[in-house]
Amino acid sequence: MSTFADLSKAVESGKRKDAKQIVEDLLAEGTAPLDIVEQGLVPGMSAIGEKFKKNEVFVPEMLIAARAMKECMGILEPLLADAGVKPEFTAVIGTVQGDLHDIGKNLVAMMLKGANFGVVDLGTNVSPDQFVAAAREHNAQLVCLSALLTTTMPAMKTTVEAIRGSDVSAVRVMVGGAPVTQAYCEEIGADGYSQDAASAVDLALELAKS
Ligand code: B1M
Repeated sequence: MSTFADLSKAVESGKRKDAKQIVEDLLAEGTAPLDIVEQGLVPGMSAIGEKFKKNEVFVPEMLIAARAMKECMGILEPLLADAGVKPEFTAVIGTVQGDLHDIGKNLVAMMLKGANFGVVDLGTNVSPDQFVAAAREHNAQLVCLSALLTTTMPAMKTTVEAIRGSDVSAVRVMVGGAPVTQAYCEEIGADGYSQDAASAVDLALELAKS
């Protein structure tokens, strides 16, 4: 008999075939899809996230684990939708205008999905207006801005200004990316900064609940 612990371990070690088989087995045994997400997949992603924070694993291991999680979610999402189950929080994420780097942003998006956020990924080179429109359309609690270039950091500032001057001004804004700092976050009036994808999840949960 498959267990949630087996599933967490398979996700953490990026064994996607094993993870999918365990999800199928758990479903066949009558386990509720939401329990599989919350007690099997999410702890697996949290475990790899903790190791990433401590530099015990690196980006490739995170990507492989996230791919296993994503494939399992491919099986579960239709079932969750049929049951009317929606993630508690929604985050809009994108790389700011002028910036085409997306590897870190994708990692953050995957970790957020791993923590059971609904994630609306706008991709790269996203304008302030696009962030505002998506936050409104999806009724998001959180907008996540990524930038990898010093030259595109000012686009974070204009995006925060656009959000604050809009009808979605209360949405929480989280920033990150290699050149971004806590000081810059405070300077532009964003709500939070995190330096890596695993810490981003802790911060996202804190901001979404606040
Ligand atoms: Co570019 N690039 N690049 N590049 N590139 C850098 C960033 C650079 C540091 C390289 C260098 O000169 N040493 C430099 C920036 C210098 C600066 O601004 N100070 C640079 C440059 C100059 C450029 C171009 C201008 C080069 C040119 O054309 N002359 C050009 C710009 C294009 C554009 O965006 N308009 C360019 C292009 C590219 C490629 C397209 C070739 C490619 C991007 C491919 C892609 O993303 N799909 C690329 C790459 C790969 C890099 C490097 C090598 C790697 C970036 C990366 O993916 N890191 C980078 C040099 C380096 O970092 N060694 C470089 C891995 C990733 C997991 O880390 O994105 O930092 P990172 O994400 C981390 C954290 O920062 C954090 O979590 C992630 C995981 O822990 N994080 C968040 C990220 N977003 C977050 C959001 C959050 C929270 C945390 O909350 C919302």
